[in-house]
Amino acid sequence: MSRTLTPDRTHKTAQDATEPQLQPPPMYRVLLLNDDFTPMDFVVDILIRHFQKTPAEATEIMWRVHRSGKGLCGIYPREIAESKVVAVTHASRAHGYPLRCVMERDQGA
Ligand code: TYC
Repeated sequence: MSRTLTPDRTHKTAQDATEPQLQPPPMYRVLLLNDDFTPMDFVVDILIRHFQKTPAEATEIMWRVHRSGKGLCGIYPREIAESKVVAVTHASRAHGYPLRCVMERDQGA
């Protein structure tokens, strides 16, 4: 048996009962919404650049958004999701397109 200074976490102590349990950070779904004006190629490029999708994945997501109205780009901790929304919105407006990128709390599996 190894000797270690780390407490054996298999045995609960009285202190453990009063400590708050650590939770994984809340995660956020980043979505693209459809519109009638943003070019398909631009949406595919956004998905490749900002969400690290392959061209095939990006094309599949773009068609899903086009056909169903919205599509999932990725699931991230809050600050990363926020920065994706800002970056995509900024890039879209800089090109004069109305593409909308939004985030929503992920309810988990
Ligand atoms: N509907 C757009 C078109 O026909 C393409 C498009 C796809 C726009 C996905 C936005 O999130 C979007 N040019």
